[in-house]
Amino acid sequence: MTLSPEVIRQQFPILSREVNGQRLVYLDSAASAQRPDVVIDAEADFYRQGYAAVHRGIHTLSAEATGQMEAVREQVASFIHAAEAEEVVFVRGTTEAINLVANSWGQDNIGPGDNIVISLMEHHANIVPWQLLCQRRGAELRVINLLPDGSLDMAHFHGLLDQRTRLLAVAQVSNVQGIANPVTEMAAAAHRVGALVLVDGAQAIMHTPVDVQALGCDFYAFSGHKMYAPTGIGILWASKALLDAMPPWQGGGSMIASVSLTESTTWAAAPWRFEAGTPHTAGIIGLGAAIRWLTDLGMAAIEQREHALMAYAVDALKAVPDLIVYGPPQRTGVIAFNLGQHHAYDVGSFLDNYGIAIRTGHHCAMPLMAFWGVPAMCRASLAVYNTEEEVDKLVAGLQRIHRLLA
Ligand code: 7TS
Repeated sequence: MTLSPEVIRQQFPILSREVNGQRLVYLDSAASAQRPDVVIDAEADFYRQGYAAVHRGIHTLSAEATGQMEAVREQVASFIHAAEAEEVVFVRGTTEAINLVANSWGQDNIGPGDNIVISLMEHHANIVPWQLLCQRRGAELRVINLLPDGSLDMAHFHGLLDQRTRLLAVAQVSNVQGIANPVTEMAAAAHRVGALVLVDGAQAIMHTPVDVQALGCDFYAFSGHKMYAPTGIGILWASKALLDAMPPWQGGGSMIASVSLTESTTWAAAPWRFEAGTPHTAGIIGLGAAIRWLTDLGMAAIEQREHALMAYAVDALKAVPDLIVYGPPQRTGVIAFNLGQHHAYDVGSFLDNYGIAIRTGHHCAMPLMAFWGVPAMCRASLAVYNTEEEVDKLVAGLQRIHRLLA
C-alpha cells in the first residue's frame, strides 16, 4: 500500500497551525513526534470515561482500567514480536529502560574487571548509565570507534570483545547520523563471548518493523513519544527468564508479593516487579492507540514511504551551497548538517522564523560531536506525515539563510 501523507496529515491537528506567520513545517519528530487524533482521543476518553487506579480495588472502573492496561502490554508484545506479554515492562521512556537494566541487571552482573561495550555514536542515555555503573562496580567502559564516514569500525568492535565483556549496548539507529547499525551481527558476536546485548531502539521503532527475537538482543528499549504516542511512557523488553532473574530496582507499591517489617519482603513476578508505584495509565492507553494506528498504516508501508522521502531530501539538499552533511548516505529518519561555518543555533533560529522546526545543538551525543569536530549540528527529521513540499521549504529556507549570512 502506498501511504498518502496528505491523508495522514489531516489526522494531526497541530500540523495545520501557523508558527511565525507561516504554516508549520515540523521536522523535529526524532526529538518527539506529534500525535494523531486517535491517540489524543484515546487518552482524553480514558480520563473522561474510564479512569481509575489500576491493580488495586475490585470496583468496576479499576478492573476495567487494569484490563485495558494489560491489553496494551499484549499489543506491545505483538508489535515487537516478543514471545509473551510478560516480557514487556512499562517505563517512562528509553532513558528509564536503560537505567533499569543498569541498576537491576547491572548491579548483579557487573563486577571489577568486567567490561561493557558501547559505541561512540550513542545518545547520552546509552552512555551515562553505563559510566555510572562502571564507576560503581570497578568495571571498564569500552567504546567502539567510528570509521571516517561515521559508521562503526567493526574490526575495532570485534577486537574489544573478550571473556570479560558482560554487555554490548548499542543504538539500532543513530539519532544524529540516522545510520542503521548491524545489530544482529553485533549481537551474535557479543553472545559468542557470553555477553548480553541491549539495543536502544528509540530511533528505530517508528520507522521500521521491529522483531526483537530476530534481532537476537536480550534487552530492547524505546519511547512512546517518538512513535506518535504520549510522553512519559516507554518500554523495556527482555526475555521472561532474564527478567525473572533480575532484582527490583525501585521499591514501592505494586512491585511486591508481600511486605513484612519482621520477615523479608517478597517481590511480585516480572514484569510487575519493575513497575513500582502508580503507572502512567493514560499514557499506556495512548500507546495502545498509537500502536493500532501504526499497525493499520503498516510498518512496512511506513518504512517504504519514509525511505522515498529521505532519498528525495538527500538529493534536494544538494542544492544548498556549503551544506556539510554528516554520516554515511544511507539514512533512517534523520539528516544532520551544518551550513558552512555558521553556528547551528543561527541556522535553526532563521528557519524558525520561516515556521520550520528542526533540532539544533549537540543532540545528546557530545562524543559524536567531538568526533566530527563541531560543537553543534542542525538535524532535520522526517516522519510519516512529512512531505516533499516541506523538504522543498527546508531547502529554500537554507538557500535564503546562505545568501543572508554570506
Ligand atoms: N536513545 C536514543 C537513540 C535517542 O534518540 C533518545 C532521545 C534517547 C535514547 C532518550 O529517549 P527518552 O525518550 O528517554 O528521552 N533522542 C532525542 C533526540 O535525538 N532529540 O531529542 C531527544
